[in-house]
Amino acid sequence: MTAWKEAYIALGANLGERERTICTALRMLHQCDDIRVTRCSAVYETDPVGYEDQPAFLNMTARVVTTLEPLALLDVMLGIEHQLGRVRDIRNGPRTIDLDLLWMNGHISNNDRLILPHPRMGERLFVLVPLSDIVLEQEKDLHAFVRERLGTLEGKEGIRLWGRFESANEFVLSASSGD
Ligand code: PH2
Ligand code: MG
Ligand code: MG
Repeated sequence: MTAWKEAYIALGANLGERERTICTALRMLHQCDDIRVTRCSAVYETDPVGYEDQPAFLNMTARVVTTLEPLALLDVMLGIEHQLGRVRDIRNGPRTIDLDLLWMNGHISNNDRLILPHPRMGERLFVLVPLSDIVLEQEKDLHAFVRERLGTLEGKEGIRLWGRFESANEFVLSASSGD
């Protein structure tokens, strides 16, 4: 029996057809044999953080289950970014798509390719707010972390509910394992 582990991924886009690119990235993740998308947050429009002179982002998060190890999952995510036209030039700058691995059940990692949990997830409303949509109380550690961090960050400036992908339900309903 293969073990399916849960992982949380943040998606962001601020160039081109943001909605369509995020949708395509979700579909590409789900179509990978070793990954199923099991929950999707709402989509938020967010002011750029870090490097501010760039267009607003669409951000969301997804829960997946996967048989992949963290670095193999990261490789799939980087491959999807590449296929969707991601070019890496300005740090924190504009991008067609950004996929960040936030947290993976039971994994702590600190090497030059991957740090888990994601070192900045607790400081970013554009990650925490969509995460709070999909992290259930039974996922105790992550749930407590998200609540605690959201409680300490002041206000909810710079983040607006934008909508929800109709197609997000497709993945969730057809997910064959996880929930
Ligand atoms: N990503 C960044 C830097 N700044 N700001 C917003 N609003 N959303 C992002 O996804 C984002 C950002 C680096 O990955
Ligand atoms: Mg990022
Ligand atoms: Mg990234």
